[in-house]
Amino acid sequence: MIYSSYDNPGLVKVLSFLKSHNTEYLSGQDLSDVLRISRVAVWKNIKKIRELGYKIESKQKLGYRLESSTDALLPWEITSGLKTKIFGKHVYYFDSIDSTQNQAMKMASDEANNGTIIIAEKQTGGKGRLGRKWISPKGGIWLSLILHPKFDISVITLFPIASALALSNAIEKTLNIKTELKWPNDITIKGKKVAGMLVDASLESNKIETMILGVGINFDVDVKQIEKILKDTPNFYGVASLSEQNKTTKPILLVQSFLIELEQIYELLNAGDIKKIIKDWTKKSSTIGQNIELSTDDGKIKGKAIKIDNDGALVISENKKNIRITSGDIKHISK
Ligand code: BT5
Repeated sequence: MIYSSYDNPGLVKVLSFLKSHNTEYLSGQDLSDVLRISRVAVWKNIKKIRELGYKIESKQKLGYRLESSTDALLPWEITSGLKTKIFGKHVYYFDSIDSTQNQAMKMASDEANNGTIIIAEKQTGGKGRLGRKWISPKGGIWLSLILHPKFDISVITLFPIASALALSNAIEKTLNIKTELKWPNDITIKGKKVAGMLVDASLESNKIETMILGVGINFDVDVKQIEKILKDTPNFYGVASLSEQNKTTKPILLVQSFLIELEQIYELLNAGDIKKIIKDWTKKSSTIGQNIELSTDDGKIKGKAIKIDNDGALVISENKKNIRITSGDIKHISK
């Protein structure tokens, strides 16, 4: 099942009207008259809306009343009232997909898709970095954002770091949960991974042509079950979910807040203004100041994490010598 913000105008019309009149019952005839669609179309759309998880009460002689909304991250729910300029203005929703990242790659070159989101209820082949698996059952937020950035190729490594900062800010604002940022692009709660970022870019003569940011958020997933699957996988260090901490917020509010935070950070990056990003990331980082162990193809490096450079590289001090690391997985050892 696929829904996009371009299709289903009839459904959105009926739904919006039910939403704005949710204290009263509306008959099929009323809806048909006001919305200028046939009674059959009203009935068909009501059926579809119910299938999407909205609860609609119906009473004989009175009509329909919207009782409650859905938690599904449907295009019209994301775009409704979204205060961004381009991010998330167009949304494609899949109830199931192999990977939103693959789908976004197919659509990325079209200039009109700058800022478009692909979002899925579950992924059957979710991807992490370096060909790793990303477990993506129902209950999480799995999305990819298509971008045509203006910034220099050197910013590519800073972008996922900056995106993790945007998501951490959004989590704090909507759910009042404090998260830590683990280099390079993980978000953790009490040291366990609650979200990860992935960037795929296509380059043309040393310029970024398109970039896709993949974001995986464990919103309301079964942590124990995911941990069972992931034991012994690379860079596994425990799983956390947001709903374990706070059950009150709807996923839609987090997605909208994230898009706003991310767009602001993206504008700073496009303007070359990275100082604040580095400063804010460092404040939330659980990595800086820690003794860490980095695994590379040539073995392990141990040192103390000092700072991140303007391109997002981690600077560690090993035997009084500073080393820059641009990619890899790290393990925190101790302060
Ligand atoms: C990441 O890779 O953290 C990037 C995750 C990006 C996922 C999104 S979902 C939407 C979009 N579509 C996709 O197909 N992908 C993106 P990395 O840092 O390499 O971490 C991968 C490691 O995290 C795995 O080897 C596991 O140990 C662990 N892991 C996998 N699924 C997890 C989950 N749901 N929660 C916590 N850890 C997980």
